[in-house]
Amino acid sequence: MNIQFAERKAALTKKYESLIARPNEKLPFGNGIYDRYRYPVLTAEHAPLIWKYDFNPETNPFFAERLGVNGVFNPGAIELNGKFYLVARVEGVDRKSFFAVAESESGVDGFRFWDHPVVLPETEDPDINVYDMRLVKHEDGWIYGLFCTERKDPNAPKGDLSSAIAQCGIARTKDLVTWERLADLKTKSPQQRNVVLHPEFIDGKYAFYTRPQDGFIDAGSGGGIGWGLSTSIEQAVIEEEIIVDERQYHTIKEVKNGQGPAPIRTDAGWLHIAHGVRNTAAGLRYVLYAFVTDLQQPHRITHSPGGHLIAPDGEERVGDVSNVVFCNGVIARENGEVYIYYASSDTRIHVATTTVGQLVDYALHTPEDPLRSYACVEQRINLINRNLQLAEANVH
Ligand code: M1P
Repeated sequence: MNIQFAERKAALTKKYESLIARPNEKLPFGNGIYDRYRYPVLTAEHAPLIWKYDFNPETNPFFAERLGVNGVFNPGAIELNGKFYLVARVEGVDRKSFFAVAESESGVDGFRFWDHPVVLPETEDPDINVYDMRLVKHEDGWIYGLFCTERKDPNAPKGDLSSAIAQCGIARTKDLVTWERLADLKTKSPQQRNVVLHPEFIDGKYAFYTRPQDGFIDAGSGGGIGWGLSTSIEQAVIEEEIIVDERQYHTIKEVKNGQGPAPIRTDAGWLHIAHGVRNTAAGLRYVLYAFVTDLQQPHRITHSPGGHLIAPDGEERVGDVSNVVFCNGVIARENGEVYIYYASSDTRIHVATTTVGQLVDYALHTPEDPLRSYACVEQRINLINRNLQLAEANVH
C-alpha cells in the first residue's frame, strides 16, 4: 500500500477520533440566564471520513478528499430514549445542503454522525436545496421535520441565476431513519421560510408558525412571525395567516424575524426562541430573542423581553455568513434542563445550557424594549435607584 495513503488515513482517523472524544467545558460566569461552552458541538470536521474520502488506495493513492464538507449548522434537535439527536444542515463544498443525524449521550459533547445522511424523498417538483429542519414530536404520534425547500424562481429574468423561491417542505418519521415526504405547505405568501409546527392541535387543527415574505432575502411588505391552521398535514394549506410578532423599527428585528424551534410548554405559557435581524454597515446581524405566548392561544404574546437573548460572541462572529447566530433546535428535558443548539455564522453548531426556570424568569422579568433612548435611560435609572436603595438599607 502507498505510504502516503496509509499515513494520511491513520493520522486523519486519529485526529477525527480525538475530536469526537474531546470533552466540552462550560465557560465560567455565564450571565445567569444560560451558559456557553468552550467548543462547538458539531463542525465540518465532525463529518465522518467515509463521507469525504475514497478509502480505496487503488483509486485514491493520495488519500485525497473527494467530496468535501463546507459547514455544519442550523440543526433541528430532539431527545429520544434519553439521548440527544441533532438533525444538522450539512453543506457540501458544492453549496448544496442535506440533513444528517448526529447523536450524543451528554448533549454537550461526543456528537457523532450516523454513517448515512438522511435520505429525504423529493416531491414531483424536486428541491434544489433543503435546509434548517425544525423537529417536533406532535401529539398525533409522529415526529415531523419542517424545512426550507428552495427552487429556482421560474419567473427570474434571463441571466438572473440567484433568484429563488423558498417554501416549507414537510416530512415525518418515527425513528429519524425512514422519512415520509408530504406535500409542501401551501399559503398565500409568495415565499415562506422558518415555518414551524406547533406540537399540539389547536381547535382540532395542525398549527404552524410561518414567516411570510415577498422576496427570497427581503421580507418586503411581509415578514414577522405568522400563524395559521390547517385541517390536514398530508396536504397542509393555510388559508388565513395572522402575524404573531411583527418587525419593528430600531429593534433587533427591524429587517426580519423568524420562529426558531417549536416553543416549549411551561406553566407560564409557551416559551419561544426566535431570531431577529437588523441591518448594519457590515451587513445583516442575526441574534436570538425570546417571547412567551398564551397556553390556550399560542399566537397571543404575553411577555416580550427587550433585546437579544444570544448574540454572536468571539469566534462565533466570523464564518461563511458572519455576524449570525441562528437557532432551530432546542431540547427541554423532563427534569427542567434546556439545551439550546445555535449555529454561528452559518458555519458551526454550539450549545447553551439553561433551565426552564431560568428562561421563564428571564422572559417574565426582563423589561420590554421601550423603543426610545430617553425611555431606556429611565428604565436603567429605575434599576440603579432600586439597587442604591437596597445598598443603603443594608448599611443601616
Ligand atoms: O444566513 C443567515 C440565515 O439566513 C436565512 O434566515 P432568514 O430566512 O431568517 O433570513 C436562512 O438561510 C438561514 O439558514 C441562515 O442561517
